[in-house]
Amino acid sequence: MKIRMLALAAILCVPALTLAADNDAVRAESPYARAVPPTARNSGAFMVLRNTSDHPVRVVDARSDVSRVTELHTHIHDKGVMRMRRVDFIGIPAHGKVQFQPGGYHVMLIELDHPLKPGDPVHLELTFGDGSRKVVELEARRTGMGMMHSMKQHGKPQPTHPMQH
Ligand SMILES: [Cu+2]
Repeated sequence: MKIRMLALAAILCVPALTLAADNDAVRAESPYARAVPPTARNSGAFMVLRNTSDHPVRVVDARSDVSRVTELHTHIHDKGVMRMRRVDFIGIPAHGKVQFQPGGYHVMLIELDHPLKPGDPVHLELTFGDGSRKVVELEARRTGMGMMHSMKQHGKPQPTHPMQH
């Protein structure tokens, strides 16, 4: 019985794995990338990702056309110091949202091809756990308050990770 159910599950999973479909259930709201000075090698991309579906979704990968490496990052507090850390995925609960923001989850743009000036376009592609994708077009924006914003959040409890259970 158990084996039969597993076989059935495997068959049902095939269409989802073979289709690299657009993920229409996830919406990217207010996306932007951080404009940086010419000397900066790295930047970040921020947005709110809203999951309109009945099941949780994981963002598992990101690519961009402006950086050599693009990673999913979070910030952690390590002995009073804020550090960035790469994460394997970022979960969005069913009918929920996740905020990518300075001091929290973000898409890290590493080794920029060119300095990101305000108004520069950034083409971002997100991949989800089921293999589906979402293209997000952003613009670079000056975010002078970025670091202050993240400092203000220091000490507040981190939002619970929706997929850590
Ligand atoms: Cu980072």
